[in-house]
Amino acid sequence: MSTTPASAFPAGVKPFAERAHPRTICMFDVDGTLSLARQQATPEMIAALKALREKTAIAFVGGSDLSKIVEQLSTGGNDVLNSFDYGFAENGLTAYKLGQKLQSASFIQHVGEEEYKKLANFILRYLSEVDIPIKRGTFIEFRNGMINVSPIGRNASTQERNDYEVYDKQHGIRAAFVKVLQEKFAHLNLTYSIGGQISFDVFPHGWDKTYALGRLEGEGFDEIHFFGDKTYKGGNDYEIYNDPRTIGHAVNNPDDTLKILHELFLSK
Ligand code: M1P
Repeated sequence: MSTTPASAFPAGVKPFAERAHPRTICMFDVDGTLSLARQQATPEMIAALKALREKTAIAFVGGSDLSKIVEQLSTGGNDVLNSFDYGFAENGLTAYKLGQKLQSASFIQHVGEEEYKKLANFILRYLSEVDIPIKRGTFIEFRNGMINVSPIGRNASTQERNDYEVYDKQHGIRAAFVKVLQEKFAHLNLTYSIGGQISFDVFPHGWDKTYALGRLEGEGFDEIHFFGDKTYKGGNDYEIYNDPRTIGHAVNNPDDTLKILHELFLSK
């Protein structure tokens, strides 16, 4: 049985025990799975998630920080944190259940100020010498559970992002930088994950999306479906997709996600 009592659910939200699949949860990556990269989810996707929530528990599990995820899933004024049973930002380092914030761990506490300072200084020095067609601003974004590093900078516009992604595929800028960091900072036991178009995430080993799975232990689910587009080795969905606790669904885009949801749950 579900370990979440009916009294914990806000008005209008069906308790897990009353849903068609009471012990099943569907977890979704955001970029490329629920929406196109850094864009808003379509009204059709939001409607499908609402219908799915009648049948299974639902969760998002994004690499981005919460503000970006909320921006992407708030289509039509959708109240994001109350529209999912669980919300996992930064791979689950920032987590919500039924709209309530859960306890979280922190990157800086784990790594320590001194070591982080050396890492940040090295990154900024390295990036100052990388020659790419254009540079914008915010080359390191400091988050709760990770840092995000971008050679072009996080202020790039949508067009600049798209152009950088193509350039990076041809020149391997991020892959080469990750290799250097892996060697130079091996003692910090960090994982480097290229999850999006212009950047990579840096976090302690094990703080990938499987961290969010740990949050579900003891919650009463015996079937955990995960949907993601970066399920290949090096992608930020790889670990959770291959984890024995999940049934993984690799998608190419949000339309694929909708198709699988209809086949598995919505058309039944
Ligand atoms: O959700 C995938 C990634 O989305 C963004 O990546 P980028 O800006 O490179 O497209 C970032 O928020 C990143 O942290 C996240 O993993």
